[in-house]
Amino acid sequence: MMANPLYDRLFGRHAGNAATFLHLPGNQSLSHDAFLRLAARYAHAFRAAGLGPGDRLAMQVEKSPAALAVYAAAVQAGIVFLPLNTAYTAQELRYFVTDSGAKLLLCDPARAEALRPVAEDAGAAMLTLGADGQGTLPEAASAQPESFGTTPRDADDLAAFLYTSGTTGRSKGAMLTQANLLSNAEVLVDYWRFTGDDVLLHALPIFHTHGLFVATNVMLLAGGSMIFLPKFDTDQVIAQLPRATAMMGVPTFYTRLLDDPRFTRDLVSHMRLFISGSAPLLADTHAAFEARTGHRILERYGMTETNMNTSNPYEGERRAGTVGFPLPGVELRITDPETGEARPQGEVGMIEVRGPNVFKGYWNMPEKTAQELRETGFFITGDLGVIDARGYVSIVGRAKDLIISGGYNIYPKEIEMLLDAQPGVLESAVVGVPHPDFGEAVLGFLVPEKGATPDLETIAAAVGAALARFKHPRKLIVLDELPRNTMGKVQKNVLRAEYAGLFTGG
Ligand code: MLC
Ligand code: AMP
Repeated sequence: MMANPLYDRLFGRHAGNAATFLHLPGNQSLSHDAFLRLAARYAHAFRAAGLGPGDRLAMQVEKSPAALAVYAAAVQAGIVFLPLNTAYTAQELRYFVTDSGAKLLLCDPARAEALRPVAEDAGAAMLTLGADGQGTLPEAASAQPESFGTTPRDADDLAAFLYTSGTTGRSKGAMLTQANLLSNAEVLVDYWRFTGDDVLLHALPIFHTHGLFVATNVMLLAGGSMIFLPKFDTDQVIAQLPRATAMMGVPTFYTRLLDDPRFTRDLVSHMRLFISGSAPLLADTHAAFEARTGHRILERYGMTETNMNTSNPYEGERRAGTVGFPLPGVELRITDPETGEARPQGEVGMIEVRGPNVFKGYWNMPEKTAQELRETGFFITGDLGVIDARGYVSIVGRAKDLIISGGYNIYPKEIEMLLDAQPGVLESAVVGVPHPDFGEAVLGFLVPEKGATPDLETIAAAVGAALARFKHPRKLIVLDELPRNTMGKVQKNVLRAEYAGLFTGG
């Protein structure tokens, strides 16, 4: 048995390897070995800060090689890694740090002042790390040894907490084990044929499943390298594509590239693979991409709680508008959302999945866990789907009230609770409508209290102070009343239909 399966398989195997792991802006690079030595120093610094195996480390820092080394350090030291969206406000962070019982909050030096009360109130220590590699973590780590005795872990031990918002407005910490992450990475390397010769263009954030686990774990396991960009920037991506063999992205990446005349067949004729996920890729985008480049984007489907569930085939037909087949080891069934009974092939229903990829449950929420994770091991995804005669899975809707904007999940409930609490507001509804860049955009509807005229600017400011920018309604619209069905339930579909053309001009 291995001492720490995730560390050994993803990281430890590269010890002493002088080959490039990360290609960085300005013709800089970082070797596997230098990356691991940095991670070891961080692991010592975390121990010195009082973090033991199983403790949570919350991190909100800009994407950088050092930030990725924090992930490696946490795995090596048996610390549970909890990365957080850099867009989150102090108020949002307070919940995550407190709820997770994090022992350390690692943040950007520029935010240290604002976040100190958050750490103090939660009883967490605080260290800083800037995008330039500066901060109190690097200072504390500089005198530490460059090797660290890897902490033994079992495959079933927790490796990461990733928070996902909930339909009740309260975020849930999805507990992911070493085996969850490792099993999925192993399957994906094989399914997508990644090897040590691959150079992945990495422009995703590293605080979500897509950029952290799908992209990074796969490349670590395959032994390839990554062009590690701070964020998706069309100019940068076009400049770097000639050096890459593969790219992973959310659909917005692909629509932005298609909008640029420099993105040509010649530019990417050498590429091996383009993968899309985290949000629906429109069949039109798929077709336009093929017409422009000759490549068929490979679409796959996953979630925070399950890692990747399905994928279109590497060889064989990549069918536009489908998310392909269940991955090896993953069972997928379609059930009646009310009764949970399995439905026959060809019928629409709830997608449920089971396999080594499925998480252990929600942190400190046994009831939520029991509602979504069956005793049989099947996880109820909240996505509605259908399986066609050839076995391809399509996602046709969502049973959960969720908006996906540019690959970020937004739960209307969280915004509605805030809007409802504003002066002069009787009630509200938040929906997603088609958006040419983000796929969906957030719209907020307000019904004033009798005789009141809510001040939209004040309300927008309150939303701005509380919630990350990507969750803000792009527009607030005042209505006399919300459309309701005979049962009194708000008909969000009516609002969606009425405002469907707001951003697309339809
Ligand atoms: C940024 N903004 C967004 C936004 N991203 N608004 C809505 N939705 C988003 N996704 C805000 C900015 O703050 C800015 O506000 C304005 O919109 C315009 O910003 P921009 O410069 O155009 O955005 P940019 O910084 O380029 O970011 C867009 C993006 C980014 C698409 C590149 O959002 C992104 O990297 N998304 C990837 C998300 C991801 O990794 N998802 C994986 C989840 S894992 P202002 O102030 O200018 O008005 C998962 C499981 C799975 O789902 O299956 O993979
Ligand atoms: P998250 O909770 O951020 O992990 O988001 C997971 C959700 O993203 C899933 O439940 C789906 O609704 C959605 N999703 C992921 N990949 C796809 C895809 N290829 N097509 C449609 N929806 C997707």
